[in-house]
Amino acid sequence: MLHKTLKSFPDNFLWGASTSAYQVEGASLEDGKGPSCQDVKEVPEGTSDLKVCADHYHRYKEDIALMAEMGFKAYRFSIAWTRILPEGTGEVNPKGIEFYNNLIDECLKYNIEPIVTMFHFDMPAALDQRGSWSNRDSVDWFVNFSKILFENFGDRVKYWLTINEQNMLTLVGPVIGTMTIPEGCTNELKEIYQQNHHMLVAQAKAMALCHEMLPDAKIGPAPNISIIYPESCRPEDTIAAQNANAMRNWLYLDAYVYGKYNNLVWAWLEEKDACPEFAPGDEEILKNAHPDFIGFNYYNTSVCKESDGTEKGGAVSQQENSGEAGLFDGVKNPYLKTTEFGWEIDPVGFRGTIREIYSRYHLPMLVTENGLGAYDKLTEDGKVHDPYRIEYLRKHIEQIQLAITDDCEMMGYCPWSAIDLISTHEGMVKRYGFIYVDRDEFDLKTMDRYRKDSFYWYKKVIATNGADL
Ligand code: BGP
Repeated sequence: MLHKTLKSFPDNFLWGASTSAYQVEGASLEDGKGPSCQDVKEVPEGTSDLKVCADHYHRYKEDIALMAEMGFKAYRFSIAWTRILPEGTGEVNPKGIEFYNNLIDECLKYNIEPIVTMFHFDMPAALDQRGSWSNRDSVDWFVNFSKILFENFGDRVKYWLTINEQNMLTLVGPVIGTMTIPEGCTNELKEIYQQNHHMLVAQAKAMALCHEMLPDAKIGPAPNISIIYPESCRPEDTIAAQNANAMRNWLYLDAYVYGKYNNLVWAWLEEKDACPEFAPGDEEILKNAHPDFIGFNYYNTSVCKESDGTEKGGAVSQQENSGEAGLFDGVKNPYLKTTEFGWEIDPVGFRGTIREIYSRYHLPMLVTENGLGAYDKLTEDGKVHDPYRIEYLRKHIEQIQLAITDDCEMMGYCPWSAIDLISTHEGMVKRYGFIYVDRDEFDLKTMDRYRKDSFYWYKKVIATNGADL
C-alpha cells in the first residue's frame, strides 16, 4: 500500500535498545553467581570467553547514564538465572537480587522503563546436568525462577519477556551454545521438539502466573520472526515457503497466542515419528497463556524453493537455513545486500513481517531486537563513524512507520544492542552497539565507553519521536 500521509509514532512509543546478561555483564562467576551453559561451553575458536564481556555488571551506572543521554524510554535486558539461583533451583543469592534491584532502580531514576527478559540463552549449568529442557522438571524450574522474579522485581517492572528466541534454541541450539542432548538418545529430532514443548509449557505457565501475581504488568514472548519468501511464483515454491514459515515462525506464535500446534509442523513431526509427548493438562496450560503483546527480534528475511528431497543440513545460524529435506531448500536472495557478516539486509521485509504477524495474531508488537553487526573502528580522536548502522536503522524505522500507517499496533523499538557486547558465536569484533567499548577480542584495553555517530543520530530520532530520521 502506498500511503500519502504517514501516521506518527505513538506518544508513548518505547524507544530503547537491548542487551542480554551473558553477553554484556561479565563478572561471570562473581558475587555468588553460578555457571550457566554459556560459561562452561567450549568457546568458538578465535573468540573471547564471557568472563568480562562489556563489564556491564560493574559499569551499569555509567552505561545507563549514557542510555539516558540518548533519551531512552526503555532498556531491555535479561536477568541471569544463575545470579539469582546459582544452582538453578534452591537457595536464592541475595547479591543477585541486589544487582538487579540496583539496575532496575538506576533505569527508573531516568524514567527508563525496564523490559526484562527472563531467559536469554543461559540455562544454569547445574540444570544442564539434570537434562536441561529435556527434563520435564524444567517446566517447574522455570516457573519457580519466574515467581522469584515477579516477587522481587514486579513492583517496578511492568514489561516482561519469557524466553528469548525459543525458535532459535530449537533450530540452532549448537550454534548459540545451548543444545544438550541426553546420552543414549535415539531420536534426536523428537528430543529437540520435546524440549521445545517443555519450553512452550513453561513459558505459558509463567505468563499465567504473571497475570495472577502482577495484574498491571504485561508479558509476552520474544521469538526471532521474519518472513520467508518463495524463490519464484512456481506454486511448488509457495508451498515450500509455507512449510519454512510454519517451521521457523508460526509454530511458535501459534502456540504462544492460540495455545495450538501449527498443523504443518505437526504433520511433519508425525511423519518423522518426532511428535512431543503431552503431559496431562498441557493442552489446557497452553490455551491459558494469553500474551499481552508479541515481542519479536527481526534481522532479515530469507528465501526458499521446493525441496529436491535431499538433506541440506537445516538452519546454520539464526538467519540462515540451508533447508529441510522434503519441506524446502534455502536459497540466497539476489535482490539484497548483506552485512559484513553475511546477513542479508531487508528493511521492506521488516514491514512485511510486522503486517503478517499482526494479521495472524492481532496483538500489539514490541520489536525486541534488530540491528547490524560490523567491525567498527575507534579513531585516534575517540570517534566511531558508523554510517552503515545509521542507514540500516533508519531504513528499518521508516518501515515501522509505514507499518503503523498500515494500522499495525507497535509498542516500541529496542534494537540490538544498546552497547557493544559479545556476539552469540562471532566474538567481540561483531559489534552492534550505539556505545563503543574499548576492548578487543582478547585484549581488554581500557574498557572505556565512546559515543558512536549512531549514538547522536539515535538521540535525535528519540527526541523527535521518530519525526527526524
Ligand atoms: C539474536 C540473539 C542475540 C544476539 C543477536 C545477534 O539471535 O537474541 O543474543 O546476539 O541475535 O546475533 P549474533 O550475536 O550472532 O550476531
